[in-house]
Amino acid sequence: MRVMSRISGASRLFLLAATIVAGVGCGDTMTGPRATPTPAQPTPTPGAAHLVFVGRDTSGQPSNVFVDSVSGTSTSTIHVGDTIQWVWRSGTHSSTSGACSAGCVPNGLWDSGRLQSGTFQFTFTTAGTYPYFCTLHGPSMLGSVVVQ
Ligand SMILES: [Cu+2]
Repeated sequence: MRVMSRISGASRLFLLAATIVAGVGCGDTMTGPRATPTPAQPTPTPGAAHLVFVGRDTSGQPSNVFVDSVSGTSTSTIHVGDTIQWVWRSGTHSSTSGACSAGCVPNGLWDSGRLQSGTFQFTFTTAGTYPYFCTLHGPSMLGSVVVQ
């Protein structure tokens, strides 16, 4: 009886080991589907944003300017619902909404913060003229968005 009991115990151990191996095998099988590349996040529609370059003039020289990619000036003309995307190209600048008539005062509509690279975007949902400036260069670095 004792011997039988031991064998029985060993059998149970074997079954346990077999179950673990089977489990590992199952895990290996499950990594198969995971290896399939998952689709990346949907990419934004190209060309949807209206670009304004920050920190280089039209000849590409570093300068404290906003240059609209279409007008070539600091004024961007767009339609209601359009998005402006500022693209940093040189220096440290911000795109901050607000006027500089009596000191540059942010109006809280948008503020990229001071950046040296990368992009910032804002979508204009209401017609009007929106002045903006760079918080570092103040009245010497202005831009305007005209939303029609
Ligand atoms: Cu600046």
